[in-house]
Amino acid sequence: MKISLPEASRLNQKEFTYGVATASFQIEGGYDSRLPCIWDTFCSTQGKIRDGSDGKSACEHLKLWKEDIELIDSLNVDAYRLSLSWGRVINQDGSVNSEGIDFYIQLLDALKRKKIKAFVTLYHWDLPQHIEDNGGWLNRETAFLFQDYADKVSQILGDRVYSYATLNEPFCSSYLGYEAGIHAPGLAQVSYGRQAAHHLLLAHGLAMQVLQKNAPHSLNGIVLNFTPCYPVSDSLQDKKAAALADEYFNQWYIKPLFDGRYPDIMGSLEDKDKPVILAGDMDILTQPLDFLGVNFYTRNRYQHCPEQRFKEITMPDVPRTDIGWEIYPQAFTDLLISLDKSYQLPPIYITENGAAMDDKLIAQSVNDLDRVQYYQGHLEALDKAIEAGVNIQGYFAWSLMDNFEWAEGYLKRFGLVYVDYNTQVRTIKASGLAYRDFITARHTDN
Ligand code: GBH
Repeated sequence: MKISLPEASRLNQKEFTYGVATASFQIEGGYDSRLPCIWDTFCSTQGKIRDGSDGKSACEHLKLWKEDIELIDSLNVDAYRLSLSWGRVINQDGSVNSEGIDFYIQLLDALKRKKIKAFVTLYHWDLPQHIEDNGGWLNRETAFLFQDYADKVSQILGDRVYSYATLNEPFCSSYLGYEAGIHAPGLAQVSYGRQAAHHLLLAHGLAMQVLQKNAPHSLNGIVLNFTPCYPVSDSLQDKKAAALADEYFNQWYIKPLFDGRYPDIMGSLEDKDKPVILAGDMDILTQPLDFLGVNFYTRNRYQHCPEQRFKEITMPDVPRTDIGWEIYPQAFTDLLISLDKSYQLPPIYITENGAAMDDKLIAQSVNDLDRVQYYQGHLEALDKAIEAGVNIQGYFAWSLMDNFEWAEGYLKRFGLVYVDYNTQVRTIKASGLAYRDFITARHTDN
């Protein structure tokens, strides 16, 4: 089974950037050579991770990185998106850990030799535990610690990095981590979630200032995730509920960056739940960006509910991935068009898109046709958005390989490459081969 798009599609041109993505905590392992982070603590708390696992070894990428770079190269991608482990490169006293930064220098140099563009995310959720012990993202000071971290690494890494993203998905860090309590650090209060979000966005703005100074030739920006909110029916009330959910879960993280204010729904929060915003903060948040990273997986559906603003409804009989998320590529097209209409955006990169499937390794191969279909459908949806005029420059599959899937542990597999966690043997899945062949077959326009 193949991935294919019309010959004339912009997605069929060599100028369009294709890549694969990972994140430090999810693949690296090497627990002993970095500071403990909030996910180590969360994993050691009973009942938080579905299979009781942790990220101490993960995919042993710290040891196997050379082999992994060969693997990435064998997929013929133009780019590799990775994240740095804050607690591997910065010591508790704020100084640089030379062994830690050396690991990334070697990795980035190896990518450069292979002409694979490095898209580096500075924060993909692994906050050093000692910072959490001081309040984590509830403490404004953390934003300045992040700026210092961004300042130090961008001075050292220089032009090895094609693109820097400050944060990955501040929605997940703040909402899932501080408001819903299902991600680290596992706190659960509206006021916490909203305050953490503000400090994360502040951290982003502060980091952008130093990135634009230290790495003016890199493409600097942020990665946001979007789960578009659809009504369960055409009733006005359900549509209103969906619009409110959209403000709360999606627009909350993008509107302040481009419009310098939070969505109107903030006004309806109780005063105790509203974030503390200091004078001048919004000017820091609105630093111009070189690119916007968009992560898309699925949509959610909402219903009007008298007691709450909106209620999420699980619809029966819709196609779903192995992690239970609905497969609905049309939402990808709609999302990109509506973002483009709503904001003055820089070029967009799709920094994550992919699916967990119930993969079976049989005779050293994984015939994951369901995942090939997912990619086919979502690339078609992306093509429609490009046709409609949205400026999209690249696309990253999540993920290079199966890895530690947060609260799901190792139970859910998102990789283009299968990982046997007993042997650490990697096997390219049918989807990985299809992605490789599709990328390889592109032509050069003009
Ligand atoms: C990304 O998060 C992460 O960046 C990455 O590390 C992770 O491995 C990958 O996706 C796969 O999970 O929660 O049922 O309402 C994506 C997070 C996924 C959060 C979709 C919202 C909505 C479905 N988002 N989710 S549900």
